[in-house]
Amino acid sequence: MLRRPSGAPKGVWGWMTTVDHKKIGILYGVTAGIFFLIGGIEALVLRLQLGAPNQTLVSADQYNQLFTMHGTTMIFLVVMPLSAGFANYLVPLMIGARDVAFPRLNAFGYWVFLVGGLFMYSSFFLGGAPNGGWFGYAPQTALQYSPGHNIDFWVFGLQILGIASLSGAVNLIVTILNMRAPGMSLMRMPIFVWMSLVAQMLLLFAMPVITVALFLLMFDRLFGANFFNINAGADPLLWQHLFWIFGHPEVYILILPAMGVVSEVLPVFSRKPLFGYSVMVFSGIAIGFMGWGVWAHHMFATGLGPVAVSAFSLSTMFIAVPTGVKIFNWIATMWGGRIRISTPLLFAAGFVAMFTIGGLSGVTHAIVPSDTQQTDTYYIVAHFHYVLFGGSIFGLFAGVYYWYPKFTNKLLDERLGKLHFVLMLIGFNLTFGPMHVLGLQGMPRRIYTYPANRGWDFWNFVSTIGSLTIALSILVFLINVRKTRRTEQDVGADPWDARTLEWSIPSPPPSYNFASVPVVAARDELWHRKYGEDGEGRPVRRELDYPVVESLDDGEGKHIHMPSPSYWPLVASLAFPVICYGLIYRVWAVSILGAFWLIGAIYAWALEPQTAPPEDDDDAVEPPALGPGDDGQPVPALAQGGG
Ligand code: HEM
Ligand SMILES: [Cu+2]
Repeated sequence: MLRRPSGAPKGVWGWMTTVDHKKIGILYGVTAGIFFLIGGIEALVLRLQLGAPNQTLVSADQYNQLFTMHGTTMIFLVVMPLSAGFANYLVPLMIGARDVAFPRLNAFGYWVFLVGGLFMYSSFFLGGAPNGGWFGYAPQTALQYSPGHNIDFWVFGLQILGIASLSGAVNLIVTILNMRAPGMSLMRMPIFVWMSLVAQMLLLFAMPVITVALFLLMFDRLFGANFFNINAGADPLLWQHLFWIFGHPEVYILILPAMGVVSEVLPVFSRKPLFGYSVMVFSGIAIGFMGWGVWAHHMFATGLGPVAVSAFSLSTMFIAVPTGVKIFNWIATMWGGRIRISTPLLFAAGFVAMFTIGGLSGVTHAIVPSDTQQTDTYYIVAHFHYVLFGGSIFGLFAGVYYWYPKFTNKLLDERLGKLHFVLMLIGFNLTFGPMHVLGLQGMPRRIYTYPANRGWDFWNFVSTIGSLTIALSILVFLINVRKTRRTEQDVGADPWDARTLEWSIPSPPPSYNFASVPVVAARDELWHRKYGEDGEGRPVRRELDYPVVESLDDGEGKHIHMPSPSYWPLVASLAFPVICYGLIYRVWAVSILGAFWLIGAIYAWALEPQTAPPEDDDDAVEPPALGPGDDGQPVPALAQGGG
């Protein structure tokens, strides 16, 4: 029974059963991209509604659903999975591994994410989407104040997505710590790998906190428990503490991978090593730790008392220090470099500039008296969009343009890329810059319309024009992708003259990544293979009589054994919505069916033979003739069908 799909299935079935980290990375990226378009359309509707006073495009309740789904989508279905996509694709390549530690768990993480997103969006067709904000403050989200199933979809959707995030985190952490190529010490790891490691650690510890909060809310809503029932003596601040102990680290989960991307892009296009590599690593770790000590800055207006408020104000200002250090190091990386103005560099520099503005307005929230003024105004909306959009999205676009040739062997068009950047930068600042002014003029957030006599009309109009400009820039990007798909390019393995290992193998990489596992002797390994130094320390290209870049034939005929595909991750993931629909509609039998489904699928997964039967697996006819272990180095636990 339970035969594993054999060989390399093609087409849709191939994608559904894949356990290749690169394909899974692409699945994450494309899915997150589609959710980005959906979340963007929601944002446009919000802005069209607010573009002029007394608009009636959407009702108050529809507005609540739209901003809740917009925020939830952008955070959980766009930025997090996009970062996961980059990490999945790149981390094994950057550390010289053939796959991740748990290939099937990796596939499971993706499918659970997809299923969770679809589940959450099914609410639109089942009586209304979540409408309690992406932060879901209880007791407003308790049954008493939010009857109907809207919030249930949010609670269960986030639980499902949390399972996806946790599987991804465990997998990436183990991969990074255990599967580095010989010679790649921690302090030789590419900075993107480091920042992904810190972000995944944060995820591992933050996710359980919100899971607890969501469970409590679920018990209140489904079974009449009283965790958030004020009338039964609950503390109205309980939810906020639980949520923000998760929520603040979450901000760094969103931003650290983008910081890692930018720290890879800037050196390549400045033709200098990253300035202060170890300082960058330690400031990232410092952010990871300090991020846990500042959550109550989201609660300054709730009456915590002067001592708590002073303490959190101080800790929040301190966290600006490692962040500031990073900003200086990025600038110092570019300083005096031979800068090539390319699209990835533009997005990376845009990240540094916009993120700095977001950081500065963040400092103003750390000052309690000014925060008391700004809380729940558009000033806050301006701030977090500068950080999340100006930060994460700009940073991740830098990554898209930079690694696109690695993914596809094609270069995105530079002219369209620059047009995309310019339109997005202008549109972004037009949209969110004026929100600072609106906020200081007292326009509250989460209002679906406003009267004409408040002096808010002009800047709201500008902001809406700005959001349309952003939409236009995204259109340019889509045109670029489409245009590039049609070209017959072959840009080769290393088009940017880059520094890290992923550029030392063909584009797109073969399924086994490295024909022979690289031995690492330095940070920026590939660069040192290509360049030596002259007497004054300037880089000089080495004359090599062998290619630095592996050719595709190197792996041929060597029977590198990769894990076989599997459909159990997908089958298992489909159990979650069954369980959740059953709970939401209180048809317990359905939930129980879903639970058995899940248990059955996990058993089948565990009992699945390690590989397909040899007679129909072309790749597995011989034991690996070349690969890890040949040179007496420790054998990483790869290619054994684990996970
Ligand atoms: C096209 C670009 C975007 C526009 C025009 C836009 C606009 C808006 C608007 C009008 C709101 C509602 C504010 C309110 O009523 O309180 C909002 C909320 C929000 N946005 Fe965006 N946004 C954009 C992109 C993003 C991105 C890229 C992210 C994150 C990566 C993001 C994260 C959020 C969050 C977390 C909220 C709060 C939702 C809530 O309060 O529940 N937005 N956005
Ligand atoms: Cu915070």
